[in-house]
Amino acid sequence: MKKRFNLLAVCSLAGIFMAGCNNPSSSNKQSGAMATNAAERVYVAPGEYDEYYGFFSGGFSGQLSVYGLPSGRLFKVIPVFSQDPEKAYGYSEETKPMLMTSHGFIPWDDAHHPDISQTDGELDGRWIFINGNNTPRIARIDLEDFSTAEIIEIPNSAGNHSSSFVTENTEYVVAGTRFSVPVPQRDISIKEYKGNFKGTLSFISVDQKTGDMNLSFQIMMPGFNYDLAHPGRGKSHGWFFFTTYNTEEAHSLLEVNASQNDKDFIAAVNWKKAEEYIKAGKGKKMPTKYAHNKFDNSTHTATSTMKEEVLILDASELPGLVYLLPTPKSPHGCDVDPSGEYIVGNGKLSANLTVHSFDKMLKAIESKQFDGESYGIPILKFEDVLAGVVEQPGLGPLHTEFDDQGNAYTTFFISSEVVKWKLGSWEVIDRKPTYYSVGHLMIPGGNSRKPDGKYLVAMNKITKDRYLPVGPDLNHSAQLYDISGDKMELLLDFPTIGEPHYAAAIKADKIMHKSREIYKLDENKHKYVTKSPADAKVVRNGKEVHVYMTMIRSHFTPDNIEGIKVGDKVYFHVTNLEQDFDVPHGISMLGANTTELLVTPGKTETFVWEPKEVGVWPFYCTDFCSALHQEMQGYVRVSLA
Ligand code: CUK
Ligand code: CUA
Repeated sequence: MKKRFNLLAVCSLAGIFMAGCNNPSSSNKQSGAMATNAAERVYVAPGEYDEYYGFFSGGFSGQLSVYGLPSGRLFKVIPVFSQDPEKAYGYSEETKPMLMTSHGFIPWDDAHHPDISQTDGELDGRWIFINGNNTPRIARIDLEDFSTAEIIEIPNSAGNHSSSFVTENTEYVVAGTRFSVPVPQRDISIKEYKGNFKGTLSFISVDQKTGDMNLSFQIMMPGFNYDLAHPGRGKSHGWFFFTTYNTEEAHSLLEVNASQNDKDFIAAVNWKKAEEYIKAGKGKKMPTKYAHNKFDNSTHTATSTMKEEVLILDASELPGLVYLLPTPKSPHGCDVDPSGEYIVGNGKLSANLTVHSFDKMLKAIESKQFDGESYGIPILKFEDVLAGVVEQPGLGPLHTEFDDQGNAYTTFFISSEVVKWKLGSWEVIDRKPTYYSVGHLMIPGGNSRKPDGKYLVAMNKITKDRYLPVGPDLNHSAQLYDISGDKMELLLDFPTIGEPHYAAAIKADKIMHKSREIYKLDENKHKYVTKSPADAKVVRNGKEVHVYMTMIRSHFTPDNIEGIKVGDKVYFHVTNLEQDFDVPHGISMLGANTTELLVTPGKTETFVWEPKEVGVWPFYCTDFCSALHQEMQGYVRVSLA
């Protein structure tokens, strides 16, 4: 007997009657005509392309994976925060600096939220940003070549969770700290948390031409936890909204300490005001340390620079910069609808969904009738900013996205479902179970002014019985729903890489024509480039040896190397001379403590080998490149020093 997850059991456990769980026959398998029909709608014929690119965060894998939608086919895993042997990312000398931080080389992170760059509130397909949660960082991936172009560390932050969300012209990528910590870090009793620990909200500006990120300023905030964030759009452009929890400022988050308050806050940040304050010289420079790593596409080499200071704006001292909107019980997701009017805070421990009104918020601010303050930051009155309430829609609401018809879709972790409801009337229209325990959901463009209301992807935390068993560590699972009609329809399951907290998707034609085909060899400015086999050479510099090597079907030059000694440090700088699209070559040495290089046409990459034993050691091409691929090989002779 297969053991199946029992929704009824969950409901009775929770002790709350749930409409969605009320139906014991709600099957978790599709059958017959329905399944055939679904198959047709996700089928992409051989040789055909998907309609959307979907970018799924890799969670604890630290990477970003690229899927086609609606097929659910995996195209690529883009290495971002973790070393990747397939692409030698974080192993090659060129890419190692990408993983430098103020704490040294960190070859891993926990990636949560990808967000695609926007122009005029619409996805533009230039870049995609994603956060590193553990050692606070934000990465920018260039969608011209689907590779990580830049990583900036976020100082004065710990748990970079409310990140990386972009404003509607990509003016800023924004990050908020999950943990409040002593700022600057110091040796202090944890019990002295309250008042001493601080939160920061970081605004990273983006150069519209190059995409280069720059940590413009940080807003110093009370010692809450900052969970998620979304930018205003349209009328609320210029504002950014962050959910908070633990507004009690407890140092231990046992429920009694940290979930006491009936309401936590959404912090509404007026970043245009912040810019005014900076112009007026109200920012204070604070010494700190953070790494800023960039990959240069002409030299094919990354550099890491350590920055020494950051500009701070103190929310307690600067009126009008931040307001607090009371939101019931430990809100998690913070989502803004396409019109920019509604701000949805999903209280994990709240029975109802609370929706705030941006217009009402402005009025409440104007009226100056506040409900007290926290560290000098005005708290608006709950009723003054309330747009509406969706009554008892489900259990454990997490995240909300929107379609282009004025509907919202919220995930419920505990009752394991997606609920569709109407903005303005707040009525529930539809609900569909997820398999199981959904976290985020994603509608292509659902984060912009122009969502594409065709598909919805639910990202589920628990897989249980969805796939063939593969031992105790199961993949997470994504589920694709058709949302073009009144009722949602489940079309497809597909497994994901790591934990896909969030995803972003964009119409394929917005990126396809921009996607780079080749790196031009004559534009290769790598320090150790070798542009022809005639220029290949071995150069000794003390114990350091530099091999200038070329690769072209189906030969390495040089392919016989002598004169290497035990104790040498040998750098292989390997240039792929191919200028045909789609002919990479690979290389590695037996016993090299790096991995394989996979060098794409026109590029130069470097690996290091420190031979420990005398002998004649072979190397070969690892990527099947031609009929003579198996002949693509060579030897290095190693002698005693
Ligand atoms: S979080 Cu994972 S389900 Cu990091 Cu956006 Cu809500
Ligand atoms: Cu080159 Cu195989």
